[in-house]
Amino acid sequence: MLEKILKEFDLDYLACQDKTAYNDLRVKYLGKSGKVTDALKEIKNVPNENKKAYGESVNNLKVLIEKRLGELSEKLEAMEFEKLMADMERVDLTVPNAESVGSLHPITITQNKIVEIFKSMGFAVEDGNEVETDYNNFEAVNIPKNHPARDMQDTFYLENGQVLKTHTSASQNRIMRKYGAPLKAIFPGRCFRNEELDASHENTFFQLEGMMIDKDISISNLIYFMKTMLSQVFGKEVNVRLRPGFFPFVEPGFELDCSCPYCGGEGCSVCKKSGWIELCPCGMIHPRVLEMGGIDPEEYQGFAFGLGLSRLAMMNFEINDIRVLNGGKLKQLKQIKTK
Ligand code: FA5
Repeated sequence: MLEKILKEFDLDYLACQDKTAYNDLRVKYLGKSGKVTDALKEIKNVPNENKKAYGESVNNLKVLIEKRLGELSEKLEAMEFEKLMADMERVDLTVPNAESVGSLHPITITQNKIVEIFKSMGFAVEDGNEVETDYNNFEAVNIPKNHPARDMQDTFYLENGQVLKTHTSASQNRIMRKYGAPLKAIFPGRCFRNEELDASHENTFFQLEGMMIDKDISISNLIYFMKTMLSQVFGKEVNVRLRPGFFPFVEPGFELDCSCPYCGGEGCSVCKKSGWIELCPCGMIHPRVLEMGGIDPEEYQGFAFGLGLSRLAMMNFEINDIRVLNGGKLKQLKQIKTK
């Protein structure tokens, strides 16, 4: 009988694969009405002369089954742990990091920085179209058809008469119509010109334009504002100077130079030893442009400026050829230290 119990136990042992089956197995053999317990109780029916031997055999069986159950329990625990580990998402810190981490493009970094500065000064941030009407790109900024000023920007025309925006000033009219006066807005954007390419001229580049319109705005406001804004952009006090510049949508118009933030005006490679960098055309918005934007020039005045964002990014990141920015050559872009 004891042999039969052991044989049955062996089969159950082999079939047991998890904790639940294990608990059932334990109860089946060692529980209150388990097979080994029953065999022990059976001793009362065994003739006296055999009782001792029978008792020893059942005890041996019990010890053996307890030992085997102990082993089985350890085995099942190890199996469960292995399964848990296999299901778990693990990071092997010893594997070399093959994935390269990207970064924002130098133009995006520069743009974000300037946008934050303007936002803190209460400016709205607007997005412009890349495909524009001839009206917005030229006529609404005082450059009528056949005006020689159109030659200043060699333009990509589409078959339907629209143009790839040649400057961010193309958004001026739409923004004036959207906000009316007074208004403070900046509008960064991608511009396109049919340029002869060189280290500082691209056919696709970025500008960041701004407008401020209110009552009693004068050139002094323009100068003060540009100086404050550029000092913040470069993170140090800079001086500005104005030279006359012609843009049909501003009167008077200026080319604004900024004292070189890199050498403090001493002369370096960025400012080509002049101590000044030509940074940003600007001027007082032409009354006709205000009028076309639905704003009364008798009541309101304003100034506008157009930062060359790609060129500013070049300065920021010490890039000496603008073509690197749009070239899409990762090998070159990776060499730019994005701070
Ligand atoms: C304009 O585009 C005027 N709309 C700017 C303006 C706005 C004047 C508001 C007055 C009031 P300009 O063509 O000079 O101006 O271009 C402005 C800036 O864009 C330049 O100073 C230069 O930094 C940048 N830029 C112009 N052409 C290119 C080009 N091909 N590649 C890279 N940057 C360019």
